[in-house]
Amino acid sequence: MKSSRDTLYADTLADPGLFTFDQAVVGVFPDMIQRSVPGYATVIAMTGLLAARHARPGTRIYDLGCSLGASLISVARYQETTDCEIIGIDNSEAMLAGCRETLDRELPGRDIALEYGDITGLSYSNASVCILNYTLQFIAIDQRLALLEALRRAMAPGDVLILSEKIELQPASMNRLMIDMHHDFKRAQGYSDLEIARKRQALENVLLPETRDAHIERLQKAGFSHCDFWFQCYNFASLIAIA
Ligand code: GEK
Repeated sequence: MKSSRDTLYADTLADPGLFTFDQAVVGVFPDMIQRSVPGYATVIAMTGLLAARHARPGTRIYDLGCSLGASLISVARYQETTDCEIIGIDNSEAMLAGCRETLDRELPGRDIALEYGDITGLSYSNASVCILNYTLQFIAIDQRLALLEALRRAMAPGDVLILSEKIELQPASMNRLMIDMHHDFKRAQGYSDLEIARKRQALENVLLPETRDAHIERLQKAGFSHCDFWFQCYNFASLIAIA
């Protein structure tokens, strides 16, 4: 699959509409996420390391909202994960087709299962590592607890959930500053003010960030024994939660 530069929001005339993970997004996705999410490469690399530390032989490693498989590839490179079943799930058929192509190219011969489905409606079992990198933010807020509970039930004490999200900072003045810094980052990555504004409009009510406290409280409510932030760059943060 050819990966192109993201110019999806450069068009000044068309209505940006609601953001969806369609074929157009898939074609530019690696470029889009690298230039839009500060710290993305670090988080993906560390996801593999964290998974390798917690992977138990004979269990499953789930990557929910796997997109083109960046986290799957990071995880699968480690010897410690070879005796695990690695499963990527996404509800965009275009993403999954692109993911299969990427995996065949990057990790030929490595058996990684891909499942099409809505992560809120699936059942999970025998998991030692669950990964939600920038995916929970797209799930309706009132469905997030049930999903985390289902993942927690699939895990044993000591297993790990890796959760990365765009977050809302507190107080509002700090949130404003972080959003402005994020936009500076995007400008430095070559996005125009217009592209930034139009993307923001398209993501309104689609990507729903929550506060650090809301994430911690929900993880505890879902039954995780302890959790903490291990990375933050501006308003993008990553947590680990231990079952
Ligand atoms: C990465 N983790 O490269 N069920 C299944 N998949 C979903 C759902 C759902 N209900 N909602 C959204 N998705 C990846 C990046 S992208 C983040 C994750 C971003 C999928 C959606 O199709 C997309 O592939 C992914 O979640 C979110 O680290 O684009 O900001």
